Formats: sequence, structure tokens, C-alpha cells
Amino acid sequence: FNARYLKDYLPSDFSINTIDLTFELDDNKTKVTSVMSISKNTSEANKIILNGEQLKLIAVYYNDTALNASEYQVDDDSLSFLIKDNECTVKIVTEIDPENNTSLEGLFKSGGAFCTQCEAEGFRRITYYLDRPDVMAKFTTKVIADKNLYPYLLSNGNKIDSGDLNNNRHFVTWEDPFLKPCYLFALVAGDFDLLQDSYKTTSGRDVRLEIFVDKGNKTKAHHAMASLKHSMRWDEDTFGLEYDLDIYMIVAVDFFNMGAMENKGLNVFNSKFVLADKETATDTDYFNVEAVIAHEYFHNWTGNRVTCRDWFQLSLKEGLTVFRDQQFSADMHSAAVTRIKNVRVMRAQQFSEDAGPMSHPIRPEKVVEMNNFYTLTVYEKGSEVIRMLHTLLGKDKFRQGLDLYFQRFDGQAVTCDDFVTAMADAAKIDLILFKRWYSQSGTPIVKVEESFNTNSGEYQINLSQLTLPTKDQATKYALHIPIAIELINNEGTQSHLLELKSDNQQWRFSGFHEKPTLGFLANFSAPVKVDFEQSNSDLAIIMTSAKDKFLRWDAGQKLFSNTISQIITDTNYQIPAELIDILATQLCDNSDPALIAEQFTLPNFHELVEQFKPINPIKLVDALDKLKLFIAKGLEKQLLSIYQALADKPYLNNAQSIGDRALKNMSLSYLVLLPEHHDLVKRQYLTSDNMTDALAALQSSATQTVESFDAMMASFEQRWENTTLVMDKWFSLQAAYKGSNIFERLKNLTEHSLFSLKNPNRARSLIGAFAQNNSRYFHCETGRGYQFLADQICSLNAINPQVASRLITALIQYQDFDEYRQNLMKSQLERIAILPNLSKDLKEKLDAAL
Ligand code: B3K
Ligand code: ZN
Repeated sequence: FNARYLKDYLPSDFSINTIDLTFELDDNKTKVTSVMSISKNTSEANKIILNGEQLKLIAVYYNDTALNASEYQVDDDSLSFLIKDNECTVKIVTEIDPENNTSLEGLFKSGGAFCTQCEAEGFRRITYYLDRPDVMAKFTTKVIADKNLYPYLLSNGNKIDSGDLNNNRHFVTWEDPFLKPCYLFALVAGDFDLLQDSYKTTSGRDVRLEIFVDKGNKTKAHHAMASLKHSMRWDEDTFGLEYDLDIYMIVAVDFFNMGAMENKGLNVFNSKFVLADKETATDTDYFNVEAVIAHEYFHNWTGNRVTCRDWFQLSLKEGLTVFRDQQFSADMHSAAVTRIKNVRVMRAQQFSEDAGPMSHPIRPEKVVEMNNFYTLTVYEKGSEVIRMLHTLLGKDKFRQGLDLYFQRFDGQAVTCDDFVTAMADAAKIDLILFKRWYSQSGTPIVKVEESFNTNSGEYQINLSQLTLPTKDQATKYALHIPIAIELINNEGTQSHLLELKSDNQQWRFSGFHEKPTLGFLANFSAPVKVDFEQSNSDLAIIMTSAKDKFLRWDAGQKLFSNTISQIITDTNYQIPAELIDILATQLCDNSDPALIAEQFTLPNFHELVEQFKPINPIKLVDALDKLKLFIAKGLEKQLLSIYQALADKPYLNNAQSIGDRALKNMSLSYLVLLPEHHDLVKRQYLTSDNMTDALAALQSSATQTVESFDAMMASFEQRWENTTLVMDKWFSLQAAYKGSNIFERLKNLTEHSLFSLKNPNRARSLIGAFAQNNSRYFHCETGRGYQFLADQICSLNAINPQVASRLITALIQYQDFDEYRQNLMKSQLERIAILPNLSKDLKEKLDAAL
């Protein structure tokens, strides 16, 4: 497989101005007819090379004349022929097999419906085309199918024609007035329940809103609809951006590789991010539905109206759109809790990706399989980079920068550089150094040294930055890092923004009577690691006195990780009782229960691995368990009274009620460590009227092997066996079970009648959940955990390479663990590497890791 490089980018020799598609849908023999008007961009252009994979070519016509086999070349991934005129019409007829397309790229079947996924390079599995984002055309799409099986025939844009045909078939024709790259093309055909609504934009345009779901699920689509309307309003209020077509459609399908897809006017969603009601969805699910609905909606401007020149620029649309959806969520909920959730993802997952074998800058330079680059780095770190611009420019200048970006580039396919330049021009600041964030991989470590002169009252901070070499880049340079700090003291806390731009820098602050306490990296103002020893008493001051809630929370997390580090290094370590006193003060503040729940959530296994690597994972799991038990014992009375006060509050879907549930279930997760409280779990499971509480009870039982676990799981299974998304939760709970018979259980689960590797959600719910959440057994001494994962990846390689490639992350990051485990993990990787027909997706990662 060949790598492609950013440095080799060349504009296309040809433009495709219009494309008229006709689909005659059939499970195994769908006929696709494409008529394109093509023009030359340079007079030297003569041979066109169209991308195409897994296609059966039926015919090619050049200006209405059929080409014979000697006039074109066709191979596994292309079709080429001569273009003799400056302007011409090409017609291509192909045949495809949607039912057997288990990769879920291109045209495939999900349940009874046809649907498409074209980003990044799936359109080439539908027809031969210039499958690159800088080729933008006007699309017209005619869909023909059986009228009873497929009453709804959908594509991008506006419906311009429809009618009946012979053999009980019908057709609908759609026209999208906006030029678009083919990755934004979509087609859906099926029988659905339809939830309809409408929205009036600020300028007075009426937009029809339609959400299509599987029959029987209509009542579960209301939250998605409300979220869509909130997103539309927010984007108008915040950025002045309105929707631009008369109709916005969302279709929910059960078989989907990712979360959702922003196809112009016709989003296709994983049903997980559309369907929600209180019986089947948790508060977290509600939050995520709203966030993904918003994300895809926001893409209409950041992604669709202005798109990427080439796939190396993916973060242009993804980093920016993640930033926008994070800001939206922060405005709709507790801003502090939203930020904390973002930061946990960075620390637990992005940092280790950035230090692992697949490390890449947010704008990668080399790609083998593009689907491997829809990463935490491109998305989440990409969003952090946009957030730093927001911090450096301030809200108003950032808005001016975005306005200028749309003014310059609406309707075009552009680069990350274009974006940053627009920001710099609007704000009239120099961002040349800042651009290095786009080309440099790895997580910078910022080292903090402070000193205080009692005589002069001067406080000094020295900062130095260091980025370690990564697999993809040996040499690193200094970055432009905005660092928000607080100087906490009795005379009034000061906030400052420091701009670190070189290897070392100093700042001085005067006028203090005593040394202030430094709150460092307020609101996580940059995606960096911090090297700074602070005493427990300083951390306690920050926890109670910092103005920034993120800083308060983060000081608590540091206290936890310092304690865990002591437990690991010293087997006789006695956790100091003062820890309980410090924590107890946090339980008294009842202004934001969701924040308290976050404050009591220990840094997770993956965040800690990132801090302590290379590490024996079992020692880490033991230390986490020990600390948690210590807290449960130390705060038993307080946690129990919180639990009891909240236990029987009625379910409401508002911020207070959601926060109360988070706090209650956090308390339960500690209480369950004490066997005398096991009855609470069972009682909560039996009396709960909502999924948040039921699931929390089961989660606590899975991790503590509460006696009634199997009985509760059996009743849960019986109740929900026909509800796909809930059964995904059941499989995940089973995978998290901490009993030593887990491997027999896993084997039975893979043979369960409802288990299938063909459904990505189901595969992830068992296999991904085991690798991610059951660290004690995934990393067990025998290596059986690694073997289980590798076995499943081998099967998935042939079924769905994208899903296989995501799941292999847990194995390729072996360098985080002790040598014994590294060897076990590597031998599983070697076993996968010799598979016949190893996919490009897995091959790229294995080549990097081995
Ligand atoms: N743009 C899509 C992701 C496509 C993934 C291709 N493997 C969803 C999103 O980021 O909104
Ligand atoms: Zn996106």
C-alpha cells in the first residue's frame, strides 16, 4: 500500500462541473449511472484517472459514444481514458452489491434500509469519480426502488421530481444547489417513522426539519429535534451563521462506523446519537445526542460551505467543529463540567495517541489509509488548538476572524493555513509561530519553577517547555503556548495570561506580602502536560479558593494522582487521614452537584497510565482500588447521607436533576465498596424508573462482583432484548465484569444470539468495552486478555477494517506498560500482522507499531 504525502499536493487537471446520478436500487445488483460534465483545468491535461474500488464496470461513454475496451484502462482502484476536448460529457454505468458490503463504506444496507457513507473515500465504491475534496460539483440524484419496501427515497438538497414506475417501483429526484465534494454525497432509501418540525431563521427563512427513525421509535426522536433547534439558534446568536437550504434531514441507522455524517442537507446518524428517552438513555446519552446533533449541524458552515483542500487538512473542519460543539455544550450545561469532560478525553486518550506509534500532527504529513486519521489528535487536539486561538484573540476578535474566513473562502476548498491567516489578519496579530501547532506532534511538557522574595514582595515564575521526540518526528521546536494562571492570595486573586514562546521564559509580579499560591493552566488553556510539584496544602488552597472551577477540580485530581503514585512506589504507604478532611470540605458545597461528582471521580486508569508509564497495569489497578476504598471508608457517613437524601427524588430532565443523579451515583460507586451497602444497589436497580439510575446500579455491581449481578443482568436482558441500543449497554456491562471467570463469560457472550461483529456498535460494546474498562483482566498476567482482543480483530479484519483498526489501539500502545506485557502484546500484534488479506487500515498501524 502506498503512502500519500501532504508535500505532494497538486491541483486536479480536471474539473467535474455537474454530475447526474441514477440509482436503480437492488440488494445485490444496484445499477449506478453517472453522467458528468468535465472540463480541463490546463491545456496539457489529457488522460483522466478516476478512482473506483469494488465496482463492476458496465459501460463508459465519451460524448455519447461508447468506448471499447481498448480505449480505457481499468484496474482494482481506477478507471482511466483520454479526454480529447476542453469540455466533454462522460457517462459511466457501474454495478455494486450493497447487501454484502460489510465495510459500511459506500452504499450499504443497515437493517432494511439502503444508506451511504462517503467520507473520506467511500464515493469511489459507488462510481468512478475524482474522489478528492477539492473537486466540487453540482449533484442531481435520481433514486429508483420498490415502492413498498422503500417508501422514502432521500438524497441531498431539494426534491425536484417524483413519480411511479413499472414493477411497483417509484422514483424521486433531488437537486443540491450547492457545489460540493463527493464525500458529502448521501442517499437513503427505506421505510421509517418520520418526526417533522420547522424552524424560522433570523432572516425569516422557513426550514423543514425531518428526522427519520426505525418504525416504532418516533417518540425517542424528540430530544434530537429539540437539540437541532437549539443548535440552529445558537449558531445564529454566536456566530451569525444561518442554515441555507429549505430542508434539513437526519436519518438514524443502527449500522454505522462512526457517530454521524454531515452530508449536505441529509445527515446520516448512528442511532445511538439520535434516539433517547428516559427508560432507555442515560443522562450522558442525552448529552451526547445533543452534542453530536450540534456537531453535524455546525459542519454545514465549517466543513460544507468551506471545505478541505485535501484530507491532510481534515482538522480545518473537524478541530473547528469540535470546538464549536464544545462551546455549545458549555453554554447549554455547566461550563466547568463540560470543560472537565473535554480535558479527561485529552489526558486519557489523546496524550497517549500523541506519544504512541501513530503519533501525528493535527495536520498529518503522511497517510496510508485516510480513515486511520479520524483521530483524537485531529479532532480533540485540533479543537484545543482552535481554543488557544480563541484565548489569544479573545471572543470578539475570534468572531471577526471567523467572519473574515467565511468572507474569503465561502464555497471553496481550503487549508489550515488559510484559516490561521484569516484569524491573524482580522486580529492584526502575528500567528507565524503559533502555526507550528499544526505541523508538530507530541505533547509539550511545561516545567514550572517559582520563587518569592519576602523583602521585595516580588513573585517570579520560570517556565520552560520541552516536547519529547515522537515516532514520526525526531526534532521538536518551541511552541506558542497561552498559559492562564491565578495568583491566589488573601488580598485578592489575580488572573494573568502568559504567552510562552521560547524554551525558557520568566515573569515577575510584585506587590505581595506573602507568597501567593499558583493556580497553573486555568481552564486547561493549552494541551500540555505540567511538571510542577505542589504540596497537599497548596492543592487544598486551590481546591477551595481558585476562581476558575477547572483549577479547583484539577487540584483535586493532582491530589489523587500524587496519592496513587505514593501507593504504587511504597507498599507500606499509609494514606494520610488529612486527605479525607480535604475531600470532606468539597461535599459541603451544594451549589453544583454535577461538579462535586466530577471532583470525586478519580483520574481514570488511562489518565494515570499516561502519567506513570511505563507501568505494571495491575499495580495501578490495585492502587486505584485501594484509594477508592480508603475514601469510601473515610467518608462513609457523608456519602450515605448524600445518597439517601437523593435516592428517591423523582426523575426530571433538567440540570438540577441531572446533577443530583450524578452525585447520587458517584456516592453509590463508593458505598458499593463496602459489602454492608450492597443492598442499595439492588434496591436502586429494582426501583429505578430511568436508565441513568438502572445502569449506575449495574455498573457498580459489575465492578464489585455484587452477588445479585447475574440475576439483575438476566432480568435486564429479558426486559430489553428487542431494544438494540440498550442491549449494547448490557454487553458493555458484561465486558466490565471483574470476576475471574471473565474469559468463559466473554466466550459465551461472543456466541450469544444477539452478538454480531457486523454491527459496529455491538462489536465495540463487547470488545472495546472489555479492552477499555476491564483493565484488571485485559492486562492479566496470562495474556488471555490480549489474545481475546487479537482474535476478534482477526475476524473483524475481513468484515469491517475500520472497526478493527479502531480496536487495535489498545494493543499498539504497548510501550505504556512493563516489559513483560509489552512482549505479550507484541506477540499478538505479530499474529495479526501475518493474516492473509490484511487490510490497509491495520497494516498501516502494525507497520508503525512493530
Ligand atoms: N465527518 C464525519 C466522520 C467521517 C469518518 C470517516 N471515516 C463525522 C464528523 O466528524 O462529524
Ligand atoms: Zn466532524
